[in-house]
Amino acid sequence: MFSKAMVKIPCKNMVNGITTAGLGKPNYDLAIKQHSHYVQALKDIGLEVTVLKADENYPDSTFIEDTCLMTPKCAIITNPGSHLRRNEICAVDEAVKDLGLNIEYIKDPGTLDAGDIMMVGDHYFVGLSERTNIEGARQLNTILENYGMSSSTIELENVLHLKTGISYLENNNLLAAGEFLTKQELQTFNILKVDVDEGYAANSVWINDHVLVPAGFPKTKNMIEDAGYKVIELDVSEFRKLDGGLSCLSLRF
Ligand code: CIR
Repeated sequence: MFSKAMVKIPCKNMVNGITTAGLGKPNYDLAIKQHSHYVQALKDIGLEVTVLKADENYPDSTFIEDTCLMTPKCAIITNPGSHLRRNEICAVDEAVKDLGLNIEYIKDPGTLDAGDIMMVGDHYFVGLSERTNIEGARQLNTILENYGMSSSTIELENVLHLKTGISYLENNNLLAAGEFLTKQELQTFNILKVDVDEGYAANSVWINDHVLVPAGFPKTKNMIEDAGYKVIELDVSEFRKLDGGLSCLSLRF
């Protein structure tokens, strides 16, 4: 169960964020509105939300998930794989220090975006991607083992981040799309298969028996509801234009 979350307000400069989506530039005013609905949903679920202010120096900084991995025993500040995003960690580091948690760091030459990390109890699946390298995964494993946790890696083929294509919904239920449907390492999960035309919805977020699902993916929404979860639909169209999804917009802990 989570009791807290941290988010970062999108900056105006988000329109210049990194993207491969080919969906055009985000509309900033709409993004702000969507972000405030997202924050409200976290509060409605009962989380205490820390809101970091916008930073015009970092167009992608609203995707705060990539900068820090929260575990029940420590916070791990990452070393983002895109040099354009490297210094986003400073603001998060400061904010996490205020929470009084144990803090660990991923350091060069290791790189790691926490969008590549999926928590399953005490075990963490780590996607090896264009952003997360083997050295980053190795450092993470050492940190986790020091705190009595474990990790294993999964090679990514087509997606930006591990959680672009899979989301753990607890109770052994794994929402999965595309390349992840057939990965050997994931076959012990009860896989909820996301249809090809709804692949974006594979990035959904379990929070205390609720699941945040992006708006506009009815088959996935119904499947998650049929599995017994309370679904909250949120429109994140403007973040999708920057290859971002629901999980990227918060740290949950
Ligand atoms: C990036 O390319 O880094 C951002 N435009 C999107 C980051 C999305 N984050 C995530 O999937 N965890």
